[in-house]
Amino acid sequence: MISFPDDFLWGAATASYQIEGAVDEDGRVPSIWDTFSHTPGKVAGGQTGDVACDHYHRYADDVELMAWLGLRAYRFSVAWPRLADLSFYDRLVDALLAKGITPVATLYHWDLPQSLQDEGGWTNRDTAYRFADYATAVHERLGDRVATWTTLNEPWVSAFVGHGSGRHAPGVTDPAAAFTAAHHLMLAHGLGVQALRAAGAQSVSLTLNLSPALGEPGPAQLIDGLANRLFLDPVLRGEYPPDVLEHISRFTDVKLDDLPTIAQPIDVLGVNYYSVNRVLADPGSPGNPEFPGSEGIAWATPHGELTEMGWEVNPSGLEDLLLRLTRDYPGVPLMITENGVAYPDAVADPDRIAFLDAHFRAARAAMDKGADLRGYFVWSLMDNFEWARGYDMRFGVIRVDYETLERTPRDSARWYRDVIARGGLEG
Ligand code: IFM
Repeated sequence: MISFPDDFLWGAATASYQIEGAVDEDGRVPSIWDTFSHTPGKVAGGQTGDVACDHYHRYADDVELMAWLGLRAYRFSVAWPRLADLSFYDRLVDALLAKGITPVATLYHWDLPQSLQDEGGWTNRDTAYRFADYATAVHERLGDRVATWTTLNEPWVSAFVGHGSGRHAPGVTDPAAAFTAAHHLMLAHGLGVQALRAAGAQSVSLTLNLSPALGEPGPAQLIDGLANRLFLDPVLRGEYPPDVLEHISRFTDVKLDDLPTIAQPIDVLGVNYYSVNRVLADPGSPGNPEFPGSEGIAWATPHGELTEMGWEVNPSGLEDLLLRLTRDYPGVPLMITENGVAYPDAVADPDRIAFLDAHFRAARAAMDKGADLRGYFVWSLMDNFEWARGYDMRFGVIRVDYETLERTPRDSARWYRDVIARGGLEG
């Protein structure tokens, strides 16, 4: 038996726009993802989050499924566009607590109110201050029952997929805007931490999507800088890495006076891990606009098995990442706030079981070597709206039939249930 600590936080994760639906109900205002998904050509099949999994109305049944799974914790995000009426989250949190499931709330998982985008969105410094006000308001409503808060989910994606390649809302393609957005997102995080602490939050965190960069040293250092250190170093060390800062200065200036605010101490770092970046020097390559300034760098053919998303399955990358964080940013407890996989739709999903099994083992191996890992949230509880890829990418351990909205636990859900019940993996 490969066992995990008794208090290990086994969980599952989702996000508001990906599952809730009910986009016009109870005073919800439009978000950048409503605008983007309703813009022809932006999302596969013209799909939108208008209905999604209808979790807004079916949350009670979904919490029953979480209880059946034996989840210790559930990571969800609050929709900023619902600020006028947060009573849905009251009901959700109460339902979770009634089942003994710890609510872990993320404040921003990409659904910026469109009204803020109309004022410049994350390229406008003021959005960071508006985020702190929003954090205060949500804490005021839920803070008596929610102890664990995450400010932002994956600011790299918001900044560089939203403003570099434009594959995500708001669909901007401007490197300077992408770096500016990244800085303002980090400022929002820091201001959000201050606001949450002032309100009495017990545990505050940030979730980053982190990917080891493998390959030739020069290209790997640049891509590691842009994917990982660009966020890790300001938040956890109060500084931009010199090589990254020099790179950014090719496009724009960032306000270094913000670094003390950005570097508020956090209680845990959330790690979303899916795969690695394999890169090599290729003088003719146009680069990748999600890594501005990466001209002359190409992405190498992934090794081994690929997921439906086309991502390399690489569990040892998770072990390496956890150990690197332990070494380079000591003293910060870690939580895997997302890990999971999209495979073709089936209820029998041995490949997903194998994927999770291998990644759980990698996490345990890192813990044996000193990583202070406190929990593991599978992405995702159920199939959902996979952003620009729409509903065809199925990440759930619970299947969703989008015609009937019926939920069916996959074999991986039963397997995960057993893992949680026994507190680990069979030998
Ligand atoms: O679905 C996303 C999620 O919203 C953020 N992290 C990665 C997942 C899979 O792409």
